[in-house]
Amino acid sequence: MKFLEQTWRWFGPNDPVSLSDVRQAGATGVVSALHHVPNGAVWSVEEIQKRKKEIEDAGLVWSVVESIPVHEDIKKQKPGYEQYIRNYQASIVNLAQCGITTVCYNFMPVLDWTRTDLSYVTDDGSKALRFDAVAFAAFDLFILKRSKATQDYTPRRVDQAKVYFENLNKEAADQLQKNILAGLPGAEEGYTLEAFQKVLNEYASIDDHRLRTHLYDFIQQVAPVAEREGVQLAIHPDDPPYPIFGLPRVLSTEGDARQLVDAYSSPYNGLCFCTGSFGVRADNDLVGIVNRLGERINFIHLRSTKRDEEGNFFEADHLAGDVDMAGVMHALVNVQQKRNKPIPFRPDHGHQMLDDLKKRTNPGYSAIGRLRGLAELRGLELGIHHMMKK
Ligand code: CS2
Ligand code: MN
Repeated sequence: MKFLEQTWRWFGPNDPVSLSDVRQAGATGVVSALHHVPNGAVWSVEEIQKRKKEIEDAGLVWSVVESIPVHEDIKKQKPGYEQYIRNYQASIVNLAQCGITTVCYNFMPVLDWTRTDLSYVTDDGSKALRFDAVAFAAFDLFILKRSKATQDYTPRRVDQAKVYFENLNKEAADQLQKNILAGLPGAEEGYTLEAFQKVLNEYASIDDHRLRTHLYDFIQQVAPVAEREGVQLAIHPDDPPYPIFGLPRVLSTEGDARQLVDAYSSPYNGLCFCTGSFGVRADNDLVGIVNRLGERINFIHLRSTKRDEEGNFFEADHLAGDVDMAGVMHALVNVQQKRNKPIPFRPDHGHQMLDDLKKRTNPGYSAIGRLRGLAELRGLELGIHHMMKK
């Protein structure tokens, strides 16, 4: 029987969770990135080796790069963007030279993942990340005051947002802005209101079709290099998986994922299957995606969300919420049996809980909540293997 590889995201030496914590959590692989290298610059062999050694000295391996950020100019194909593609290719070559062969990326314009509340208190007192649709609309309509925002919301939502905004004190409004724009862990950019409006304007002429074309152009240039070097690419889906701020979205559904993998047919052009991101849409059939696109899954993020009819969602416990985690794991176990190399998965986010409630933590990336998630997920995988032997 073949098992998945258990990994853990580590943000580098400044991460409050140490590598020895990671080891005690039972992960064997580390997911990390060189966050100090400016977006768009080449990752040098020297810098890669330094991080790699640090991880190996702790008795772990650097399994996955998450992420090499895709420069905004590539997404917009702004003149001169070709250099950023060459740099991306060079980073892949350098990683391959150091033996690191899985690279995650995303193609979300401007913002990486987006939440409105980073400390939503759940029923058991632990804290989770949450997306509140009304708070988000209030920010868009009345704080950012985006010119075409009204057309993206129903009249009812505009009214709700107005009431929400009117009841917001200065402190809460600032916090909301910070949550949305200051950048969550892993996001490489944070913005002021003015800077944000400016970058949004740069997308005015980029619709869904154009952004798609830019993504497929990017992959058609980068995937052949990855293939030659033996590096497996894994695109992370959009989070949340629908358009926000009037920006196009190109990796939110199974259809989007299918188009991407077809843009360059090679196992090196693959997916990061994130159940937390895809799972926010009720029309995404997660087990079906694994069954149909499994051979192109190169990296896995496992977490669950709980949504409601109003379009809000929060990050639930890994085995709770809307995601059929047992069904997903069963499908993934089947995919793994057909592969030679263990597919890396990580518990993607966790609640801030127990002792971590008193600590400074990266939102979504505290130790104990992810420790719980990883423990539950490995138990689930083991249980499925056990039943399959019978
Ligand atoms: C997020 C992102 O859901 C997630 O995994 O934490 O930071 C994600 O890792 C990046 O968007 C992937 O490029
Ligand atoms: Mn994810």
